[in-house]
Amino acid sequence: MPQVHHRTCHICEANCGVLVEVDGRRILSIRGDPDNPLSRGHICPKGTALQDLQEDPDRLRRPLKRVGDTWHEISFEQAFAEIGERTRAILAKDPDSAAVYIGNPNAHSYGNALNADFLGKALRTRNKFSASTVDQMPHQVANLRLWGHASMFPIPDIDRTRTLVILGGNPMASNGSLWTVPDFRARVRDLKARGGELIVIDPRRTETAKIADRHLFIRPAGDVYFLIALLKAVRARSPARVVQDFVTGLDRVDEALQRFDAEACAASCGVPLPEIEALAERFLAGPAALYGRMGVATQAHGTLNAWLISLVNIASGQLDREGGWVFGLPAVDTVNVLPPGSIGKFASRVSGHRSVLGELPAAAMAEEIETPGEGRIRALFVVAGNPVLSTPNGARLDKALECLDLLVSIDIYRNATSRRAHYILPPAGPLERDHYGLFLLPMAARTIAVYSRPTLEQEEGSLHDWEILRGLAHAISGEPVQAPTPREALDGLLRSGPYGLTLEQVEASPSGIDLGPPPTGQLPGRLRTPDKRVTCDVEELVEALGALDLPGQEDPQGGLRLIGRRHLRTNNSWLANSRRLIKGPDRCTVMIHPDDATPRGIADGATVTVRSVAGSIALAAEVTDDMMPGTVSIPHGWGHGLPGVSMENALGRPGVSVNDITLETAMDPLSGNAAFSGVEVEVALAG
Ligand SMILES: Nc1nc2c(c(=O)[nH]1)N[C@H]1C(S)=C(S)[C@@H](COP(=O)(O)OP(=O)(O)OC[C@H]3O[C@@H](n4cnc5c(=O)[nH]c(N)nc54)[C@H](O)[C@@H]3O)O[C@H]1N2
Ligand SMILES: Nc1nc2c(c(=O)[nH]1)N[C@H]1C(S)=C(S)[C@@H](COP(=O)(O)OP(=O)(O)OC[C@H]3O[C@@H](n4cnc5c(=O)[nH]c(N)nc54)[C@H](O)[C@@H]3O)O[C@H]1N2
Ligand code: SF4
Ligand SMILES: [Mo]
Repeated sequence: MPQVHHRTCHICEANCGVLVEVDGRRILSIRGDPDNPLSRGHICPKGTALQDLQEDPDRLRRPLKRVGDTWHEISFEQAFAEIGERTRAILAKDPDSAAVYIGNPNAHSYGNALNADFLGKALRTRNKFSASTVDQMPHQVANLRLWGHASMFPIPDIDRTRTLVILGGNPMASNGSLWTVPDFRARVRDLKARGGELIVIDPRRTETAKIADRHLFIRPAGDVYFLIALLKAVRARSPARVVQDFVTGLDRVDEALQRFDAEACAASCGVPLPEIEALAERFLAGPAALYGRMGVATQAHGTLNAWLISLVNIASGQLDREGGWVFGLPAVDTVNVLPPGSIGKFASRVSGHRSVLGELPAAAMAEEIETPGEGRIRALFVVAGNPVLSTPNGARLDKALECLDLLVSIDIYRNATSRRAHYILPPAGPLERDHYGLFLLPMAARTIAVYSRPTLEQEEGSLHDWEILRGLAHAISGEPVQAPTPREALDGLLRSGPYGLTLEQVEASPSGIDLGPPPTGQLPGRLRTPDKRVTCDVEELVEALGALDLPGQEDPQGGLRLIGRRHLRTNNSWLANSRRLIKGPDRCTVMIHPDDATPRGIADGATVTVRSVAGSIALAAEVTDDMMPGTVSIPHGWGHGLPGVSMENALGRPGVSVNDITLETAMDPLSGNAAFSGVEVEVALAG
């Protein structure tokens, strides 16, 4: 008998409600759930591809052990026992030689999120790395400094705003990030129907730019100057210099901005000053929200950018205001679950990078493995990550992984990274586990509480990620993990949350309980700063402004500037084996403007080499005036054609890894985040 199960799609941050029709273990259909109050029926091609992920014959079902170049299926018992023993032997020689890398899917599984720490604790290691430092760490540093908690993420109140400005984000492809905003297109349609405007500022005329009222090109990594000019324009036009009585320090920021000439800032970033001034006026009229994402975070000035974005929202009176820059009030308030975060508690061994939220920069992983001495990483545990493809100069990391004494990957595939592992431990299938959007629902455009039970019965002998994490922790430390199951923990978190819900109550509404738009008037009460104030003149950021090159004095760059991109039918590297998603034209191309292509003799479709100081890759050119002249774009998450990868569909369309030419040395020093945007490259016809 076919049955319809409600579920939340866990693939991206949008958390769409889906209806999965099954007959026993057979999946008959997957479609959007019209009754989900947040996603309202929306689904994207990746949602349907959940079936491919679940049914993929290449998805690993049993632990694998590598001996030389051969792989053997073994039991979990054997795997845990051997890994425990090998790890203890390595730690006996050097107690600081273990490390963990936590990848992106951990943010999409509350079981992983609540249990990854057990592994870190068992290893007693400070060598913690994660995808956060190739992604959103600058936003978290700014959150910590301004609101007192690294996980207190403000979002644009899209459903009630009049002006939405997106700087370096492409929600039409990504479906939103640090902002759970399913069906972005419909939300923009509603915004326009209310007389509002969407403005996109991006070095590429993106899919989002194409549905916007206005698109402005910006020079890659020039955002800091755009933001300075915008903040100056807002401040110059604000009649009331005081915005909210709990906000302090803007006057000191004004002083720090004085050395910057607005006209020069505009010229440097490429956004005309009259456009910036018009934006300032729209912000002061409100309601308005300025949102920035990957494009502004993965820069050398990522933290400055994240801070300035909030300052523009604050100074124009949009903080905690209906239609402005707001905080969700989720059913489980992660601000109460996670520590606020600290910075600089320790430093990395080789380059002395400071720790941020207890982590070291992923970009420093290779040198920590390669460099001899006490504390050199000899055993690495990769939890749902593919850093060979996702971190800067992945090719160097790939070589470094080869010389580890022990590499363990908890992963569903034998891919670019896990092929280097001595053990791969695969979790149960994606539809065989429950789901709660613990870290993502707090950032939702509309607050909901929704829980999914496992859709399919768990395959016999399989373990969930969280059980594997606990199994490893037990095997390494000898101590069994004593803690509630994720489901029990969730029930407790819901009960102690702002609405005092029980898991039973949430389960009784399979499409989700609608808790309304983000409530305003939460500040200053909800702030986690000790004095319940927002102190805008954060010392080290004011200092960084003081040390910033004046516009026009930055290093002159020859060559072209590289930026990234995402496509609706990919998710970093991990859907590369989906039969449904890999269909269609080649997506791993370098986009280049005709003005840059023509003088180089590059025609559309020609194979070109793209070279940086780190290396070079060859791929097809896509000549398009959607690019800002002087800028080229290459997506990440490709490059599957490496020996030992066992993903048949992906090997049919392997692409190349852009992270073979990004730089592990390019970093935002305040957050340790990789600076992918603006890498200088040369493009030439291949052959
Ligand atoms: N140049 C460039 N590089 C980038 C980016 C960019 O824009 N440009 N983006 C960065 C960003 S934002 C991120 S988040 C990182 C991502 O960096 P990573 O997290 O290192 O990489 P992913 O490609 O997301 O790989 C996820 C891995 O988890 C596995 N996996 C999938 N689901 C599960 C599961 O349920 N359990 C387990 N155990 N494993 C699972 C997949 O097979 C895959 O190996 O990449 C970053 N790298
Ligand atoms: N379909 C799909 N969805 C995804 C993912 C995916 O891989 N595929 N990945 C998920 C993950 S892990 C994340 S973190 C989110 C990311 O979500 P987004 O941040 O929305 O994703 P991107 O498409 O990387 O958007 C970054 C934008 O910044 C622009 N950009 C690059 N450099 C600069 C710059 O210097 N300045 C400015 N102003 N803009 C710049 C790029 O052209 C691009 O349009 O997406 C998530 N959703
Ligand atoms: S937008 Fe994201 S959450 Fe929604 S169906 Fe697509 S992948 Fe799943
Ligand atoms: Mo990400």
